Amino acid sequence: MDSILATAIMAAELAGTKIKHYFHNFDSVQIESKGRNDFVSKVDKEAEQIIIDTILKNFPNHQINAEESGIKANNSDYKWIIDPLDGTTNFLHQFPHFAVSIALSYKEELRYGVIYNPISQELFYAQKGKGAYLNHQAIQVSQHETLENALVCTGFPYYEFDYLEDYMNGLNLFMQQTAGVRRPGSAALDLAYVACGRVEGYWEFNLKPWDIAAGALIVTEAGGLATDFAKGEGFLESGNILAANPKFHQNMHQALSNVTKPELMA
Ligand code: 2AM
Ligand code: CA
Repeated sequence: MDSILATAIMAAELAGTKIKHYFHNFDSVQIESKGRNDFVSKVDKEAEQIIIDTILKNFPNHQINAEESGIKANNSDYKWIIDPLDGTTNFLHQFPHFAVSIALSYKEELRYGVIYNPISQELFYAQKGKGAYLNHQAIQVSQHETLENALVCTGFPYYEFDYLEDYMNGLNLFMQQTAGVRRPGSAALDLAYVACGRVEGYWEFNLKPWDIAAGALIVTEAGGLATDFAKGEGFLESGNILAANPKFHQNMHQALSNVTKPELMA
C-alpha cells in the first residue's frame, strides 16, 4: 500500500482506539462535575496528538491543519486536514456514531481521505484516481436518481442561523418528497454513507474544512459529486456542501434552488 495512505490509516486507527477506550470508560459522574466540554476536549486533543505524531514521524515537513491545534505551517505543498473526533455531541451522549477524519491535499488538491468509526470499526478511504473503499472493499455511490424513494441526510444549523428559513424550506421539501431525511450528527460519516450508497445525497452548510475534506474525496472516488451549493469546487472555503450520485445531485440541487435564496446557492 502507498506509504501516505498507510500512514493516514494507521493514524486514524490509533486515534480511533483511544476514542473507543474513552467511549467505553465513560465516567459520567466525573464528566458532570468537571464539565462535558472539558472531557470532550481532552479526548479530542489526545486523539489529535496521536494523529499528528504519527504523521510527522513519517512526514516531518508536511503542513498540518487540525481542529484542536490549528495550523502548523511547514515548507511543504502537502497539507493534512484533521478532525480527530467528528460527531462530538454524539460521543458525549454515548450515541455510537462518530469518526476520525483525516485528509491530505497536495497544492490544495485533495489526494487522500480516511474516515474511521472506531465503534462500528468501519474504515472508509480513498486515494485520488484509485477509487474508494470500505474495509478494503471497493464502494460506489447509489444509482438512484429521483427524490421519490431516496434517503437523504443533513446536519442542522448549530451556530449561524441567518439561513434557517431557507434550510427549513429544504427540509420541508425533502421530508415530503423523499423516503426519509436523517440527521446522524457527523458530517464525515454522512459523506462516507453517500460514498457507499447508504444514502442518496447529503447537504449541509457552514462546516469547517476538517469536517468534509476526507469525505468529499471519498464521495468523488466512489463515483459521486461533492460540490458547493453553486455546483463549484469551493466547498472547503464556503463550508457549504452538496454530495450525491451525479444524477441525484442534479435533482437535489434543483429542488434546493427552488426553495432557497439565490445568495445561499451562489
Ligand atoms: P464536530 O462533532 O467535530 O463538532 C454536524 O452538523 C456536523 O457539524 C459535525 O460534523 C460536527 O462536527 C459539526 N459541528 C461543529 N460544531 C457543532 C455543534 N456545536 N453542534 C453540532 N454539530 C457541530
Ligand atoms: Ca467536525
